[in-house]
Amino acid sequence: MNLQEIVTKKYNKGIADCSNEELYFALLEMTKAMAEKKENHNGKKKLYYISAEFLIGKLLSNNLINLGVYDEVRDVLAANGKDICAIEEVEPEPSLGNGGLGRLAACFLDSIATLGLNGDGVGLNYHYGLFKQVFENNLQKETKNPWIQDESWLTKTDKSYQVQFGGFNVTSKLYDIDVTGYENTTNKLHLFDIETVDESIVGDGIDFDKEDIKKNLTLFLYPDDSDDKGRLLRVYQQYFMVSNAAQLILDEAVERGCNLHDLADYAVIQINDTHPSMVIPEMIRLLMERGIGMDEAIAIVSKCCAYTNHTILAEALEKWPISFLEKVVPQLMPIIYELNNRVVAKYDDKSVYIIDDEKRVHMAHMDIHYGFSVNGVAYLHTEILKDSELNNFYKIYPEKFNNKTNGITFRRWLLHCDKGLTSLIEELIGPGFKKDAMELEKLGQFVNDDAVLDKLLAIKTENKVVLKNYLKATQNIDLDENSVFDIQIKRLHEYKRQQMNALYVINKYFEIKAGKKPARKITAIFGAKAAPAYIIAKDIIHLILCLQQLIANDPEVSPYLQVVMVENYNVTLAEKLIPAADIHEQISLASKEASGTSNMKFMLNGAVAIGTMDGANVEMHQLVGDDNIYIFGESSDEVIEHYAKADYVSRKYYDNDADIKRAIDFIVSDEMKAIGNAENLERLFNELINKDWFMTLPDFESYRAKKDEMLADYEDRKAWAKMMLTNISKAGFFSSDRTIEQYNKDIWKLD
Ligand code: OAK
Repeated sequence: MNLQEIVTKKYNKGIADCSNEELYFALLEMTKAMAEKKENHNGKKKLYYISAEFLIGKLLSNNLINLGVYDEVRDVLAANGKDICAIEEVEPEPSLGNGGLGRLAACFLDSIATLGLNGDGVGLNYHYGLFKQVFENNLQKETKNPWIQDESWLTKTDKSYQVQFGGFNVTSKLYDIDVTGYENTTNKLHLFDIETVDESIVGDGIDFDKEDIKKNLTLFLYPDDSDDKGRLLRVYQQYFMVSNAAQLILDEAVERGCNLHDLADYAVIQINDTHPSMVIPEMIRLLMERGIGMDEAIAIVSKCCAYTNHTILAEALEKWPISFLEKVVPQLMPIIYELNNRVVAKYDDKSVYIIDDEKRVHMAHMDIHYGFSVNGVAYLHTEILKDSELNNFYKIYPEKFNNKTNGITFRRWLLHCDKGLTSLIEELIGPGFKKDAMELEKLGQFVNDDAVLDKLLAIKTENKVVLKNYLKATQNIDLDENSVFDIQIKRLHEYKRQQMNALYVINKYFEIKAGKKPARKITAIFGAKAAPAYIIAKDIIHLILCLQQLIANDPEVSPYLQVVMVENYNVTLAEKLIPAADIHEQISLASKEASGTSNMKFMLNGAVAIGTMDGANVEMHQLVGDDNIYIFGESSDEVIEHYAKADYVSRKYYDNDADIKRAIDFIVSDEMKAIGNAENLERLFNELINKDWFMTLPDFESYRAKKDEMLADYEDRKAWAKMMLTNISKAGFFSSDRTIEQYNKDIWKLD
């Protein structure tokens, strides 16, 4: 059925007479029907990508693009006086992830389907996605973020399993979301839920009774885990996810002819960081229940499971107290003890044990011993895992370690979000880049073509105007499209160093006050959510919001400098911000950002990076060369050495560098305290001068100098446009289609 037919059936009227909301639901129905026709169950072996997060974002336009009907639908709507963009606005965003890891999982599903591979995602059907961020008195407040409507992308299936917890059991229900590849087949994202979840237990903000598991199990993505009740709930969620996944995997394998002994020929499981790690003991348990002996069950599961590490931050590596696991999943404990005993029997080095002296279970250790592959997500990250963080494991299993540099789907991050740029590229090199991202290299031939460079600059300005209008309409923010848009969007974390960018802003504020005006107005745009219990991250948001207000109200400074912190940064906003960026900030402390993926999205959309030699910036630098990226700061080796020697003292930088002192003192100045809260500002001030664990101050001066150099270079518009074009032409490597081809070739080996 085409759109008109669906609209007639649903509403008994014409497209022109429908509201945007009605048209959204009609398109949802049409898309789901089209996707279903493309389902493909080919292939003996199947991949299960298990992840606690799939940050899929809005699906309508992406699905229309992948189904090859976007232009047609847009034109039919336009002929009836309807704007497809306005209809896209109606869709609530499913924010089923925190950030990088979740968004990566969503890009991967798109590429798996686009490459026609037999692979599904498995996760949880959170009723509320990542909290909605609201700003009140320059502070972050969290509120619930519902996304499920009566009609949604979810399709209820008849699949249901029993999941046993210590003391009670629950019955699951499976919901599916179609994942249609670009001009290819449809796979599934399987999201498990229970029907007893009770949305009415949510009180103020995002508070709820954390102990009533039957009512809250899938209520929220990552409940606040700053207390034990929240952490326990997380264990319940994780086990619920993997027990369902394991039962589904075994059922489907048997359906395809597997006799369980040969499971590895039928199923491969990618464990997305450690949240799904309990799938290993759970699979072993289920195989034993079905009559397979322990030795063989362990051997089978070890041939099926592969683990991806997404962080080296110690606090993000999950270690669950045995007491938690005894309470939630007592049936897994004998298996986990046995897995650990086998390690203890073989190795003297305690650092590779699964259970430590403090009676905690190291989830990653279990993955590494009992999986067949361990991968990092960018070249440098994998090297650091091998050389330091997981070196003791690398010495035991060098053959398991491999790198898979992250990627992004170009369907969402170019074809959908930057239609002007997509048309220009197609005009220049034909449509081949849509299927083979490496064809973007062909753009290199236009690097001295003035007409092309002018068009590129014009598209950027148009995108800046689109952002300006959008932020005016949705957040009452005024932007100047003739200013430089310098954007940092990512989770708020000290290692990502939004605070360093804020110190730059303060320094610029003083320079302007002293009469040193920039050649052109600078608009420093931030977008970031802080974890609800991460105090200093929230203080940094407070600092940025106070600066935004202070500078906007200063007539001496505001013509040259603007700070904007967008509220509730999410995938939808990223799709508007990225095409509008001139400069993107990738300024994490070297060695700390596993990869980063916004860096790839910005590059593809013709923004130029200022960054450290960290994560995938290293490969980006290698691709574009010194002349097309602005690199500064200490190297990862230097940083690792500082940590090893414990020789960094932030106070020394504060005492010895007048610019640094002036900027940091300003945080607790009377002007700032008149706008903000003394408590938040003083806490941040003290943190910076007494601790600064992520070493903002040693890099500050090189950052400041590099950004000033960049802003000066921006004034040579032609030279800048060349950098933009070079970045776009080299972005093909960062297609997630390339990443997925590598996962398949080296790890999954699907037919
Ligand atoms: C989240 C929870 C636990 C561990 C890691 C994460 C996470 O989001 N990590 C991020 O993964 C991205 C995808 O691989 C990387 O690009 C980011 O650098 C990394 O921080």
